[in-house]
Amino acid sequence: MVERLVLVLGDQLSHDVAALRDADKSADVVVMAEVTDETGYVPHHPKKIALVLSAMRHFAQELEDDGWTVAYTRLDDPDASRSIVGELMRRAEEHGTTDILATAPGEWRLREALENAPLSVRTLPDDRFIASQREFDDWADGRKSLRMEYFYREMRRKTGLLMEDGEPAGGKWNYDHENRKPADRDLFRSEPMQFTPDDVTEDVLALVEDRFGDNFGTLRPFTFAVTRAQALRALDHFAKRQLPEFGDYQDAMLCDDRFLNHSLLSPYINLGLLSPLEVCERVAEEWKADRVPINSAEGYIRQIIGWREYVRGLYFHEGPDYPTRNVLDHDRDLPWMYWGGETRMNCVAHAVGQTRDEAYAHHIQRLMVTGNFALLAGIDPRQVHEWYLAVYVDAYEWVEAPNTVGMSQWADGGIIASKPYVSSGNYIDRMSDYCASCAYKVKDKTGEDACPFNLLYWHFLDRHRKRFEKNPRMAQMFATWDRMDAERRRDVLKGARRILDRLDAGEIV
Ligand code: FAD
Ligand code: DLZ
Ligand code: SF4
Repeated sequence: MVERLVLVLGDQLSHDVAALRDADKSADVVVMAEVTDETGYVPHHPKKIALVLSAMRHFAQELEDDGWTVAYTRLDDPDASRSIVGELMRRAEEHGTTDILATAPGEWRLREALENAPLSVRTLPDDRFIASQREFDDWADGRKSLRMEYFYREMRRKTGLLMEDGEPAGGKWNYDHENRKPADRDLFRSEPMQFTPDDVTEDVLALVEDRFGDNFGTLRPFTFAVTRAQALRALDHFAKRQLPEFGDYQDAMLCDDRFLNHSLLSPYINLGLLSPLEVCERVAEEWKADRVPINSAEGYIRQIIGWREYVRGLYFHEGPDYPTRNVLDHDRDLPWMYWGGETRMNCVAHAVGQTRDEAYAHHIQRLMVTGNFALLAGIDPRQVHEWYLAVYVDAYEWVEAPNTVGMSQWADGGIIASKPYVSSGNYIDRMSDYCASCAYKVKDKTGEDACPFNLLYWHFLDRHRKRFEKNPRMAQMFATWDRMDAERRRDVLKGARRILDRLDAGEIV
């Protein structure tokens, strides 16, 4: 007699996820389902679909090996329904129970679908995060400003990571100012951990090729980890090889090196194959053993117990309308170059090209290249959001939307970012080698060949002057603009208009 159905979603692949902890192996049936609603709510990159489905299949096998009964639906099962709720209803009828045990989904859309399902669903909080939602809400309620840094310090105290006698190790909470070295081409040759697909993955790759071959993105070679054991090897690889210099070159970008010292662990942490705390504990161990400097260990741990936890709390704190916010009223369509169309901008071509090939770009490429350009050009943040949600292998709305809508597009009115992340070509030139081989000239501020970031940067400030001129962190920018002579300002705005007109006409920029 089946007591309950236990729902495990594609990004809940942790053996100790709340619903499994609460379930009874001998009486309950685990439900896992590959469904078209999930594979199709945005045109996901084929590598992302393959990773999720292969990891789901491997996880289901591990559960069965561990004695669980698993009702697993494959995407090509002719009896499958389209949605998670549809599959729960089908299994409910099959097993004669409408009692469902679930771990709260990481997205408003699915939470609402479960709440409205004609089933008796008990949802447990997803406690794979370091802060509970209640903790985040308590921290956020009543605060005028929700800056990540203060939340992060609380997480350091809570976890004890990099703490000595109640004080931050090394005497400082944050070593960010040491983490901005531009990359030196001669120093780098990143070697991310690669895994050869097994038969299970090969089956999935054939399915994805067949069904999603037209989605933006290259499926093969597919070298991601698809099990916890493999993800642990990827963590070990990162800790030994990239972590020591992670801090120094965190913000750098190079044409010939797509990964630099980044960990590429976000897909595994977000799927549940690795826990955020175990990753941070490993990093702290490396620091304790004197194998990595404090700026690398702190820089890395801050991304996880700071940013990752913070955006998660914020997504649910702000409510389901968060991804639709558009405070700056930007409404231009996302240019075709984001989907691989031609562009003369070398930085964008590289960021988008590697996104197509790898389903990966690191943080500064996402924020200061594709994100920066979209914000400067006034692209509709909803379209920007849907692009990021589709093209990155680690993209789930709870983490992607705050990063895109909030941090990158300032569409939430400054909840996350005290000032918009906009820059001229100068910043990209300092942090990368993109400009040296670009058709545009980064040193040109006006004229046909002037870097579009240079032109659009001033256009952005000029068109949003009213909103930002009182922001003390932006006073310097406006002062520089005001010091330019009137004719130069006119030329800059004319040049920006030319770029925007080209975008609107679908011409190459
Ligand atoms: P590393 O540089 O090695 O960083 C270490 C870890 O810290 C990451 O694995 C990740 O778990 C965490 N992390 C770092 N920065 C952030 C952040 N800002 N928010 C949350 N976690 C962070 N991250 C996602 O996981 N999914 C997304 O969909 C996503 N969308 C983004 C969209 C935009 C516009 C921007 C600017 C950032 C986005 N990020 C997203 C954050 C960040 O870019 C990625 O986490 C990171 O690039 C993943 O690569 P990595 O594992 O090599 O990271
Ligand atoms: C991302 C994704 C994809 C592509 N496919 C599935 C699927 O077929 N079945 C499933 O249970 N989950 C999938 N996922 C992950 C979900 O979209 C994810 O659980 C929600 O976005 C909540 O974070
Ligand atoms: Fe990008 Fe401008 Fe540099 Fe070209 S010159 S790579 S467009 S920042």
